[in-house]
Amino acid sequence: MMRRVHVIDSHTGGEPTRLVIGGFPDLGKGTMAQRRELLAREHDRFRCATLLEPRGSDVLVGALLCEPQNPAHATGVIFFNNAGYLGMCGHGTIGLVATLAHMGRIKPGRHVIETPVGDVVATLHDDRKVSVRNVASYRMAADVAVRLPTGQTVTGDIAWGGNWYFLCADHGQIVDPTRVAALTDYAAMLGEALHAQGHRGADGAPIDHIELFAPADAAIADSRSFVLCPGRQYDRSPCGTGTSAKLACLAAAGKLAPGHVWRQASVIGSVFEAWYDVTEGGSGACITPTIRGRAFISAEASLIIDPADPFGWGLG
Ligand code: PYC
Repeated sequence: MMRRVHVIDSHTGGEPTRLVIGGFPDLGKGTMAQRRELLAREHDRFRCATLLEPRGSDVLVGALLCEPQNPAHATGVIFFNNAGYLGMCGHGTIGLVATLAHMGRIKPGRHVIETPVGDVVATLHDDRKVSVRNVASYRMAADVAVRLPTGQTVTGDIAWGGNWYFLCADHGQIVDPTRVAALTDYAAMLGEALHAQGHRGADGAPIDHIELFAPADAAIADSRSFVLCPGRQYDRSPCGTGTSAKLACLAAAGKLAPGHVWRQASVIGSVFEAWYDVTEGGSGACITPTIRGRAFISAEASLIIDPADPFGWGLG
């Protein structure tokens, strides 16, 4: 049977989001975490067909539009990429909200979105920017030393911002778009060393995102970062969940007050504004970050999966 998957593409600060609006299997009415588990276990070929070559590319981040459990909520969503599934995705949520507005499904205002790691609250503003009040975020460990195979030892923090991050500033790398190949190799080596030396997030979760921070031009941002995601792709946007992890570390170190705006630039120079408030009832160290950015719609398409096509379900 010929299958069709309907998608709308957007990009947020240069990082693409391919929103699937139809054509994936029915995942039932469970939580987004349960539906993500079912998608990964029984229908992973739909992720591969949608994101991988020959019709996608490794840089694409996918988002599956899901009926929410709570009918008062705007939608549910499951994020995935070339290597697997994500918890939350900040740039992807901004892209999702811009796409729902493009489809005429939402108007400016506040919209609750269910994700596998909890509900987030997105606000679509009149100027088409989107603010996302993310899941509670926290620094789990500070000044963790990691020995690299080159002999260098770096230190960094481990933090949760909707995905797990290692945040490092003493790497000695120049964070510049001309160096993305070298930065990718370096961050991948750091991620492997971190894992080999037994560092994990809560409940043994892999720390699968690496952030390398560097100073930025103060007229543009407070900091510039290179973010390597699982699947060896770097985030062209400043990374919403990575910026949330950064705010958690700044808050824990007493370097950023609640409500104060932090401007995080990506390696290609796109910028998110972000701030936090202290989470009610959280463990003192928990914050709730909000990130603000803008997405642009770039395509509407139907993907065709022909059963006779040997690469119809994706390469790799
Ligand atoms: O914006 O949170 C984000 C994100 C995660 C992976 C790629 N982008």
